[in-house]
Amino acid sequence: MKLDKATIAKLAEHLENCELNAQDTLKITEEHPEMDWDDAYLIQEEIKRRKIARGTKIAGLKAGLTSFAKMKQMGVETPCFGFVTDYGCVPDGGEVKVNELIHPKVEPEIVFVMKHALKGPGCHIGAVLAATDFIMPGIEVIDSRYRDFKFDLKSVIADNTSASRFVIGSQIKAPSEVDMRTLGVVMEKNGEVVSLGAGAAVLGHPATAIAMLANHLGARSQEIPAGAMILSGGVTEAVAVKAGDNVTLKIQHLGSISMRFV
Ligand code: OOG
Ligand code: MG
Repeated sequence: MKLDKATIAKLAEHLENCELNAQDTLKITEEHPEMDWDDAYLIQEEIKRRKIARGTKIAGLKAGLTSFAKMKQMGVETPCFGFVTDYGCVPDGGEVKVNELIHPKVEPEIVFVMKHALKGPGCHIGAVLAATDFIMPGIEVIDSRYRDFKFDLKSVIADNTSASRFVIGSQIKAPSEVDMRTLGVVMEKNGEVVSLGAGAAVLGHPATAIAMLANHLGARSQEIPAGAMILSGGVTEAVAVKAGDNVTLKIQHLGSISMRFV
């Protein structure tokens, strides 16, 4: 830890205000180049604490930058972890107001719901599959609070990994019913295919992202609780959206979900 408590609290307040007021900011490592990984996650934790104190419920967890396409797009080489909120949850077919956001992008995700708790270290894909209740399709709306979506890994972790909104589908499959590596993923914007891929784009197998999250939390004496919902990370590059856009995601065996931007 390189930053003091007051600085962590100040940065968390600043980043959360940027989110709530849809205002962008310079990445925080410009002013605090000394900040380390613990500081980055402590700022994120403080944002979570602020939200919970105000009555927000944590709807789930997320892994980000878990596919090569995403790492390349954002210029980073390691996954990151964050959380999603109750007010970020949009019903299937529902609307997202773009004036509440800065510069939203959408990405297709495979979403896990856990039957059992998972605690690292030593968590692997086998443990994840054994602990998973089912998977579902999800569209995540990310909205970095950093100007022009330009950041480094520490800055984006502090900014709760750009978490903003999400839609999840209701068609579910048990992990034993599908090969998640070969699940085809097709995302359309206004009827046109804008990105496509397969589950294996996420770290070879999306369950690897969940194992990494369990190990990350384990190193902090935390765990993935039973019943947790987890976004395993964008399968393809994220795609920018604006008012008037309609986004549909089809995932093989998991049906189709959509959202509109107004
Ligand atoms: C960081 C968040 C990435 C994902 O699924 O890769 C993320 C970003 O790209 O802004 O949620
Ligand atoms: Mg994501």
